[in-house]
Amino acid sequence: SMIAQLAESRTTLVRFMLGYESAIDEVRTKLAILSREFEQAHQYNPIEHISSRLKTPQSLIANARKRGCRPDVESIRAEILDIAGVRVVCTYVSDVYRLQELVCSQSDVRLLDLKDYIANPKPSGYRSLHAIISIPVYLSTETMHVPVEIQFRTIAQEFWASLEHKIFYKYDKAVPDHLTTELRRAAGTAAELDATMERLAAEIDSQDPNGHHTVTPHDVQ
Ligand code: 0O2
Repeated sequence: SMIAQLAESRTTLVRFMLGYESAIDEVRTKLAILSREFEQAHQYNPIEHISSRLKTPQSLIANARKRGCRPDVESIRAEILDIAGVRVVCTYVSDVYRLQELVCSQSDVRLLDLKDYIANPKPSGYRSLHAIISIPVYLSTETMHVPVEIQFRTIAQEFWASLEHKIFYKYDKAVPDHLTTELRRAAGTAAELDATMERLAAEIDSQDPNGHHTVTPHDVQ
């Protein structure tokens, strides 16, 4: 089978996945450090939560087939750049861009691709900032340069995307027209909410005598 082909040997497959798993750990650590620093310096945390996922060997095979990519380890490594995925949910749109820049400008990070679906939403209404980066993973006998897809989005964008994703799969990708239209409209409403919250937070922070940016949901009594 194709899975047998991918797993040229079990050891190869395990080692292949180890690189991606470790890259996720590294990205999560980078974000945890930034989050801790923000908290200490500004009593403000721009990160609401972080999640991550590793594509399974089965979904890798399905993905490779869909893209017409050969199902061997080297082709998959070169073609499928979202085997390791990290999602960073931020408070405000400005945090989304700030976090992306902070992570992507670190000296061991190489930015391979940046897609701004906030400035240019998808036809579905989808908004998020996607960065594909490559980071080094130091193993005992080699340094692997591992691609990771990081999705940066706001809480409102996450709320929308998770419902849209459920609907998409519930209807097996054939979503009725009226739902597609309403979802697109709801995405616009979420974007308006983001803009309003950002404006309100900026106004409140501008009145803080210490110049602190403290308007996060954690701080609101
Ligand atoms: P899953 O189930 O989340 O893993 P393309 O497929 O060509 O349009 P490309 O280049 O493959 O786009 O990647 P892109 O556009 O950067 O987006 C990939 C991921 O972004 C998706 O992963 C989703 O997680 C998310 N995404 C993109 N568009 C939408 C959308 O309209 N709605 C929602 N809810 N999520 C979206 P997967 O692997 O496709 O899906």
